Amino acid sequence: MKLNVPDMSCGHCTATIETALKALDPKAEVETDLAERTVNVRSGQDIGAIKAALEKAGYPAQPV
Ligand SMILES: [Cu+2]
Repeated sequence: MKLNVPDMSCGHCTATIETALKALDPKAEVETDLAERTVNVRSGQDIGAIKAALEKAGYPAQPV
């Protein structure tokens, strides 16, 4: 699933986001695109759990 993360603005943000998603699901595959400000996630977790984890990390996200 692909999410738009408007507050993702640098490498520190992408690292925080990847860490938060891996904490939720260690097997998640996470690709961040800083230019587009999107995160592509392959995970067994549902969208609600992923959005909650990102919000908790300080990065509200919306599905694209
Ligand atoms: Cu940043």
